[in-house]
Amino acid sequence: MLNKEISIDLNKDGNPETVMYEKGTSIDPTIVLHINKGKDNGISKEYNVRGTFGITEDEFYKIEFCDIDKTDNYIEIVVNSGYLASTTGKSGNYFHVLRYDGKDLISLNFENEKDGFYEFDFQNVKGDGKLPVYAKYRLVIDWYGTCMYDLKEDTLFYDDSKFLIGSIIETESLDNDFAVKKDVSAYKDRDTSSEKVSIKQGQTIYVVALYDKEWMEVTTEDGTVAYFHVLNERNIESDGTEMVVAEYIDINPGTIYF
Ligand SMILES: [Ca+2]
Ligand SMILES: [Ca+2]
Repeated sequence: MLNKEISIDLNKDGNPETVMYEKGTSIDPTIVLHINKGKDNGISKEYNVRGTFGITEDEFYKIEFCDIDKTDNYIEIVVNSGYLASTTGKSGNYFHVLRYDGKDLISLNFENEKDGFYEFDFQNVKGDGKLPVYAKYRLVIDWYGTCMYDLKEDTLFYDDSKFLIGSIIETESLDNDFAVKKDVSAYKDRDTSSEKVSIKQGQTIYVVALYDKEWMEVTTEDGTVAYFHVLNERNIESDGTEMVVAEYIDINPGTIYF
């Protein structure tokens, strides 16, 4: 079944393309995208999907358009490629981000793409070359937040060294240890007026718990209990200054799989 035909100039050459899609016919779920169907320069491509658990078909088979960078000649096509649920916590939406160059459909690459968690925040695509992606990550508990992918040519980059967002830490045992990368100041209690606890670069801390996503309880190597004041998904406060968590705490890159 074909959906309604949409007319849009995908490569900004003044000639609108017709775009439509249909469910694939193969046993594995697929979605077929048609550009200029029935015309001499028509092209059709089939894209895989990864599963539909927990989502109805109508929600599942869809495409959207967005203009990630207003200074280039492309409108991107985003094909929802499925929702995959798993018991490992790696559930998420998946997408193909495509361009039409006048002849062919080209998939944009994701650098640092790992196991999903994508939910594109289309309303916040401003045309400034950035693609906001809503993501889930884990530090003791699940958190959610937006990370920005930078579009460069045909690749979307996400610099995960800057942000805690997108970092997944397996903390089932709640005894994860992290090296402190810079001197940082925590608190003796869950109270910003309580005594400060200085934690020096090179020390190891053990993350014990998060309280209301506002306080991260840790113990230091000598058994001292300390609390980091967590401001948001990315930042903690140290001596009254907002700090990017990942710059202060080595969050074990080996476990990052966003
Ligand atoms: Ca065109
Ligand atoms: Ca564009």
